[in-house]
Amino acid sequence: MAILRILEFPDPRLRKKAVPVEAVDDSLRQLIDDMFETMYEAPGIGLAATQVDVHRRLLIADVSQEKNEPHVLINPEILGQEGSEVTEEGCLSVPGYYEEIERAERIKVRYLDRDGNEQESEFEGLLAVCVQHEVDHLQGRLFIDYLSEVKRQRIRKRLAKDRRQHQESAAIL
Ligand code: GNR
Ligand code: NI
Repeated sequence: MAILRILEFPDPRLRKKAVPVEAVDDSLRQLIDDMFETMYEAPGIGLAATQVDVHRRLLIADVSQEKNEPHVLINPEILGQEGSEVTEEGCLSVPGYYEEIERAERIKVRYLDRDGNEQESEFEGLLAVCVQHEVDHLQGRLFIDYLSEVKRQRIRKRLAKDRRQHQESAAIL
């Protein structure tokens, strides 16, 4: 098991479009285990392979309080969506920033599970929001893309400043 490094906005690698997973094998399951360790440690409720610089269609999620309801979706395809809801979203690739985003309330998704079996499931509530957020990552899209260019620019500058200050304080030590 290993904690993986999470890419942060505006890293251009977050804009890459993931390609389908070809084989659900032990090396993929190793990556999935590492992604769960990384997500739980962060902590976060979802993680897309894109965020750990693996450009394959794979995402994980666990929105439970006890962190005991892991979901693995390989080659996910959203078949349908219904309703709408607004949720305050955050992203491990845009640390410290939260905004209200409108998404579908319920979705139907076809995907492969960690054994490579095809599944079709309906998700609702926070899990549905999370899966939509992760599917966006696989397409190179971030939740801040739904905001205005002015806001995105502001976030970019603030993150750059945070990183500079972080580097300065690290240099003193
Ligand atoms: O941890 C996360 N919380 C979250 C909250 C509301 C909507 C989506 C998310 S996903 C996010 C983790 C992450 O960045 N996944 O890509
Ligand atoms: Ni995210």
